[in-house]
Amino acid sequence: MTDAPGRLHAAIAELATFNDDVAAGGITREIYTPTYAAALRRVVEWMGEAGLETRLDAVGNLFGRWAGTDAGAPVVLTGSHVDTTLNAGAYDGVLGVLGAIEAVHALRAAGFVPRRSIELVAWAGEEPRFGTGCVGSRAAAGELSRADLDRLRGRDGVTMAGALRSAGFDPDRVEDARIDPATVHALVELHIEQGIVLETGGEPIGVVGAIAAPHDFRLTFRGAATHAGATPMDLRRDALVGAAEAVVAVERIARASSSGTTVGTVGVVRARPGAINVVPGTVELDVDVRDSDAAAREQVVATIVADARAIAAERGLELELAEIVEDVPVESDPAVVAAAQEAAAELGLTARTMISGAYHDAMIMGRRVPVGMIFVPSRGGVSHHPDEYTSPEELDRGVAVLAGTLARLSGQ
Ligand code: HGY
Ligand code: MN
Ligand code: MN
Repeated sequence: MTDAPGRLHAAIAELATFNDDVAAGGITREIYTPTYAAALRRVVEWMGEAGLETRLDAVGNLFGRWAGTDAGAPVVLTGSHVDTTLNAGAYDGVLGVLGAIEAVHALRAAGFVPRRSIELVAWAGEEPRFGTGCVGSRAAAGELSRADLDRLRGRDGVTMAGALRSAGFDPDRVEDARIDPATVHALVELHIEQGIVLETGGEPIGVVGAIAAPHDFRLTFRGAATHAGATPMDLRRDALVGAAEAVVAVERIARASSSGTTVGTVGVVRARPGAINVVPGTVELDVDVRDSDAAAREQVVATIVADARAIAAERGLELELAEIVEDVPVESDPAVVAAAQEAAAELGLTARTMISGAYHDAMIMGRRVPVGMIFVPSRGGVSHHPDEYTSPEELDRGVAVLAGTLARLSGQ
């Protein structure tokens, strides 16, 4: 359903070649790296081919504007991200940017002229290179301070401020990225589902009613790094065994959540000194707990922390808790949901209203402006993985629904 069959699919495939870790499989294209900058230059070209006026803000959010007939009216924002997590797939975020460009092509080809300007955006740093995701949209929402840029740090020890500088940006200008919410009428984000609900139900389109939010924190267990051979079992303070009990507790407690929709993950384990012949003295666990039900999520977090403290006490370990991020779940705006549902219906497509288990930039901006999201199926529910896949037909259906949604929102 695009006027240039294959243009979107070819662009997705081309963007996938901007990759810093081909050997390990999947795509690694982290924010503020030279590979990311090269990919963004290509997106600038594609935006230009769609007649969009492009600009980069103070933290690297890329905007492409289609000026409407009412230049002073609050705009319609649409977009997502083109940075990736580690060894990821080709569609997460990318569809929301390249699909929006394709939607503009389709609307122009149909002779549509927007009343409200339509602004496409490739948000910087949706993936948590610095431990916290959505750094570009947080800056746009006015939620990222200059001090945060020195606090946020990647696994390589580089701060967000340092990464910004290396990419040619000035961290002291972070406040310039703030968007006045009064200038935004609505934001709609097209994204792959990253779960298996649509595929299981055989449904082509999802319209997101609410976006689950993370409460992430780091648990550091401290014991005694001693000789693995000369330390008797009853004289050890093995930080890794304690941490392992806590990892099992995260799963057990999340499964038992009152909402039934809480998820808990320990995705990062750092054991030091990390030698085979030394009892681990210090272990860090980065814990990610999410739900669209904030109360249930917080109950799970509190129980995890209490259990971790009990494990540490039982094993003679010290425990340190450090907050990483605590976001608020967001409800989609009824008018944006209605526009997307009408656009799908006009195309004869059923659209399932659903929760997004993944977070998105729309979650951050949704605290400031009316938002909504459109999902297309992920094969096998696989995402954040090289096997992430959505078929060309499913991609095109998502673009067509986005185009109809943009037409409605920009004409309101
Ligand atoms: O982790 C997330 O939910 C997002 O895909 N970065
Ligand atoms: Mn992602
Ligand atoms: Mn994403």
